[in-house]
Amino acid sequence: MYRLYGSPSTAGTAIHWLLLELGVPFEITMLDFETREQKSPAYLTVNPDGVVPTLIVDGAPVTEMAAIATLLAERHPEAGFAPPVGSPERAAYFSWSFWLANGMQPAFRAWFYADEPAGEQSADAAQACARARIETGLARLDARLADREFIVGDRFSTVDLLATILCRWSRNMPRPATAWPNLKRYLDRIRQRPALREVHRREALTDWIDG
Ligand SMILES: N[C@@H](CCC(=O)N[C@@H](CS)C(=O)NCC(=O)O)C(=O)O
Repeated sequence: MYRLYGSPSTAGTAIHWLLLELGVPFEITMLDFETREQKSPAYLTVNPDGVVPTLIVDGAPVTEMAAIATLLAERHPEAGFAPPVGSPERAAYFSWSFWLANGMQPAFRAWFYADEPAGEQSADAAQACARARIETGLARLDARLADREFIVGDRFSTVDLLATILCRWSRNMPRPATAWPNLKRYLDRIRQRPALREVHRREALTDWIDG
């Protein structure tokens, strides 16, 4: 049995969604960001960064959204959410996974926590830089999706799951992911997935899922 530490509408939502996609048993602890529960001494023992998600696997904490998603795909190969080891799609799977985690996700972090890169006095500049990086990245995803249904190979993988969650985070930005035509088509399809709709219901997220 897995235990997920999350919080609604966060990176934890990605793992919550994936657990529902996999149909595996899990328990969930929602941390209250209002009271900064994610920085409590007890939680810092499972996630020293004080962020979500953390997934308890066989009694030990696993951190980092993309790492957890990749691990779950590996532990449940029957779902087909990662190309098998040795398959030709494996290289693209790693490149896109790491790019989303190392390139795009930190840009979103800088957008939402704009004081982090260089202090409160530089927050506006940090946010402007983050916006430019995010929009460049969304354009790259849009180009990738011009003639394909999924980002890697011909089936849904954890790359699509991570990309969709990041696209969702752009929903209130000046130019959200849905402003790019190929991304919009792609997201409209992914947003029909029952598990994504179910995670919205469970986390009481009412915006974005219907366009
Ligand atoms: N690199 C981490 C980043 C996770 C992250 O930034 N989570 C945010 C929510 S989306 C969080 O927990 N924020 C609370 C905080 O920083 O105090 C991961 O991929 O898991």
